[in-house]
Amino acid sequence: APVLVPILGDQLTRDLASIRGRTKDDTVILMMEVWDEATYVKHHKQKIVLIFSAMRHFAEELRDAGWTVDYVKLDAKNNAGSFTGEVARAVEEYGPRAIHVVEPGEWRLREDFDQWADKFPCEVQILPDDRFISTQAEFDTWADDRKELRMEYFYRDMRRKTGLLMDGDKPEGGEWNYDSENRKPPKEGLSAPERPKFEPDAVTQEVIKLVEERFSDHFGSLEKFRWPVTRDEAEEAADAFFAERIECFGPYQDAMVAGEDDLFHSMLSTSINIGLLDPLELCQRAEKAYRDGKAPINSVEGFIRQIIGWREYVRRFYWNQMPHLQQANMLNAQRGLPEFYWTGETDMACLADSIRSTRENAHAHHIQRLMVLGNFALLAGLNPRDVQDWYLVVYADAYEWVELPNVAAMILYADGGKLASKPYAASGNYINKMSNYCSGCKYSPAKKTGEGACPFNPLYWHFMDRHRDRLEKNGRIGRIFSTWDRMGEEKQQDYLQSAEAFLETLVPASDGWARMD
Ligand code: FAD
Ligand code: DLZ
Ligand code: SF4
Repeated sequence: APVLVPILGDQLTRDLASIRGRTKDDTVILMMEVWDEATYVKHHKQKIVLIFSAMRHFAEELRDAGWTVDYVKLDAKNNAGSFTGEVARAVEEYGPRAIHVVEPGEWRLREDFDQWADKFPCEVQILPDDRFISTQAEFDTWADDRKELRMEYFYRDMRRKTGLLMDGDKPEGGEWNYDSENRKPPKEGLSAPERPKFEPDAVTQEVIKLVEERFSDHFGSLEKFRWPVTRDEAEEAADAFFAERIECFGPYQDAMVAGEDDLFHSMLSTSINIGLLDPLELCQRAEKAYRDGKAPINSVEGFIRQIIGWREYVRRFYWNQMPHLQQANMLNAQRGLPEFYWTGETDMACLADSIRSTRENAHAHHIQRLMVLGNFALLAGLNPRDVQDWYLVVYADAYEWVELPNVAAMILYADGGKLASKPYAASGNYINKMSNYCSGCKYSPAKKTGEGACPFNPLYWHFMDRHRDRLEKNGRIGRIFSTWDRMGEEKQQDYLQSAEAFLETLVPASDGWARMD
């Protein structure tokens, strides 16, 4: 009897732990397009196309290499609709002696997979996903003795562990972190070389048709679908990043320009997260660009930190903090998500452009996710469950393990500061400095209250005032309350009333956008 190896849509890696070292005549690989995965939230259409198309290409590659692959298409007769259902069918069909599967990235699935050993009459091995650089045990031990978890210290350990940008036991160039050089506002006319775009081939076109038909009520447009769907395409995308954009990656990391959807970002998250690119290899290529004199240290260190720092850190934080992270709401935020998050119909130019890019590309860059969309959600007191659903739906790179820590802990401070040392709250001034949005906006960032004032301004103080008890004690933010106190009663009331008046104009989203009715 063979070993059954289920491979999930974000496990499209040739040397995945479950197939590494296996022999081909002794293995049946099972890949499944299932309704439950495609709809547990109503993913952006591009995300479903990306995953189904990449899965189909990957299955072909495996077959070409001589593996036996049972590939179940969404429309296959008797498709059971779930991983567990399809594995049950395959167990019936092949009578395997064992099931070897790499752990899933999401908690809800781990709970299902943990039942398999009782459910199926064969051995079940759930293997660690070793495409990550850290291990869970490493993180859990590190986290155990700390009250607050700070990425920076974890990151330094990852630098030591990988040897990336190390000069003996010291950080290359003398500093661990060069972020202070990475906050350049965009200069007039800033634009980046266009990244490679991949025209949909026959396989992708077939999937596009399927998604248009079966998921027509999901958010997002398919018109601009140009994501890499194979390892070769992803490599080409990475080559272009290292040749043309990494040099400016650092300085303009936080810059935003209306209509410039990629700027100098790598745009590689969709490929990394489904396994087409290896995160460590990308970091090694970045380091090489620095050693070869092709990119400055602040760009290269910044890129490496996003991957072996943030990406690893949120992966481990998720598994360390689940399941309660999903329920966390330390600031007791209760407002429903406004409808404009789905329609993009708002006069706030920064939000409108970020949502447009989200709809057209299933992507927005980090600072749009953090300081525009996230900042608004924080200041307006949007409830974490709605915001989590939104982020999980709309981005092609979204999986709960990476989305949830970024949303609940990083932008909403819902975990009460375990991950971030302070809430990422900012007024219109910050967005004005880092973007060209405000010049095309109905509102003015210079106007603080009343008609025409940038809504971020009063919302900022409304947020601070309503969470004063908690935030005043925070060393990194407490000081701003002396500014607030010096304003005097009248000015304070102006701010609070302007914010209240704005919040009243928000129309809550109708049901059915994020989850099936
Ligand atoms: P680059 O700017 O080129 O960065 C390089 C790589 O670093 C990325 O590809 C990514 O793998 C990694 N990275 C950077 N920042 C983070 C981070 N904060 N957490 C984890 N990895 C990071 N990223 C996702 O992959 N999936 C998500 O669902 C997701 N949700 C987010 C939600 C919020 C509220 C915020 C603030 C950030 C979120 N991110 C998420 C992180 C980040 O915004 C994206 O990884 C990035 O925009 C992807 O574009 P890029 O590949 O061009 O990134
Ligand atoms: C996101 C997704 C979607 C939309 N569909 C499938 C699918 O039909 N089959 C599959 O194997 N994987 C899919 N995925 C990715 C899974 O949701 C992902 O593997 C888990 O969330 C674990 O991270
Ligand atoms: Fe955004 Fe305010 Fe600037 Fe308008 S004025 S673009 S709302 S920051």
